[in-house]
Amino acid sequence: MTIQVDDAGWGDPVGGVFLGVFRVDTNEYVVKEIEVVHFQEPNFDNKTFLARGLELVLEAFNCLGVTLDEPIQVCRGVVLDGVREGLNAKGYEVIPTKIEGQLQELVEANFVESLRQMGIRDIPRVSGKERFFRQLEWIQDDLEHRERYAKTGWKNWPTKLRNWRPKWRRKHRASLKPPIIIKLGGSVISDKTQRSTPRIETIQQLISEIVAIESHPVVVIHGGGSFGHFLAKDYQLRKGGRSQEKKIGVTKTASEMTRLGHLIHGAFLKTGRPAVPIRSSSIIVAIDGRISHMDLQALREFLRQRFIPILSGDVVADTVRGFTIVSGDQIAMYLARLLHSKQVVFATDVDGLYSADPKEHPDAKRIDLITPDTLDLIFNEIAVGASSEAADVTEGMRGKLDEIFKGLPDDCEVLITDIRQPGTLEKIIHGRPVPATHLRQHS
Ligand code: IP8
Repeated sequence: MTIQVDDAGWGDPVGGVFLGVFRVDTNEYVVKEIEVVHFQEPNFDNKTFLARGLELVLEAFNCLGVTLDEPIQVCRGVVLDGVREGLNAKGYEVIPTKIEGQLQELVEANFVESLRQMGIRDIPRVSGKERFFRQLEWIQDDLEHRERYAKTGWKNWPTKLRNWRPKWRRKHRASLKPPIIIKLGGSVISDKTQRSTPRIETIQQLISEIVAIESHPVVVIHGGGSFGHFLAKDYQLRKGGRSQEKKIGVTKTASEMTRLGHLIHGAFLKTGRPAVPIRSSSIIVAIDGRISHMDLQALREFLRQRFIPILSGDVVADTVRGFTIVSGDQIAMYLARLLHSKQVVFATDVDGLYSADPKEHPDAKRIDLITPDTLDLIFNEIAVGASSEAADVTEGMRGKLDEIFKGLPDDCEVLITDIRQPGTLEKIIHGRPVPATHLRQHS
């Protein structure tokens, strides 16, 4: 009976190369993969894929019980040079052939399915230009994490393919400025002393100020306020857990955060400025309470199209705790780093941090600048006006300052201020002075 051997993926920049072995008369089929590491340096230069290919084909022969009297038709591709030579040496009758038909389709389909499983969508079944560039595009979307799946041993990988961008993308990427990130404090947008009580007018006022910014892309993140923190505290969600009761707590909190998000989104809708909610729990995974992964693809695309993405502190999946609460502050600083933002604004109901509650102590002094060097000193002195953190599971102002400094890039400034005053945000963006507390890594 005739045996055929064919490959798929040799000309594709992502993944290994699939080898299919097929007994024509019985339709028996075995597929193997020469792993992508054989197409990366130093292996690729040493052509380790030749020996690996032979090894895998012999494994497949073993599965199928191929005997020396069966003629072996082997595709003529370079990747199978080692297979043809090795089988010859072992006494098989090798016939170099152009393989078409059933086997070719099977092995191509297996290869394409493996690309799909990596997460490459809309990948054409037939090899060619479109399939090739779709893979490069996928790598470019997250070069840092996806390059390891590429055939980086190819000579033109470092010189050409690694830096490839479709023309339309180059244009759009160039026009994307780092966004300004605005965190709306939970105690501004809700009454934190009463469960699920929004401050509708304040929300509208804040959003109207935000949409007035036309010159910069903006990302908005809101806190949980009395929609998130009461429930998160009732069920101790930050610690995570596995019990059914806790999971119900997650469900209730997520539902309340949806309600709050809907109110914020509704305020954008009234202004006529395109804004899109992006659910933090759908794009974030945490490890032991800290964000370990954030999928920014959708957010970036929306920013490019001049939408304002709206995120929030949220209850998210945690690979250690099961789930946890990540604060809007943590998200804001994480985004600032990834999106190279130069300014992050924490919108509160007072124009900065004061030495005492300015509503009760008119002589209280605003702290204009905090750096890591002055942080300890200031920690014991600050009060934050009306921003009562009674039910705050993400640790109120102390937690906020720690969180900010943990993630603050050197070239980024954080301002804690009240942006309801018309024009304040505009001034901040243009570097003009506003009453605020500034946080920087260096004075
Ligand atoms: O108000 C916490 O976010 P934060 C979110 O920014 C929840 O700390 C669900 C409590």
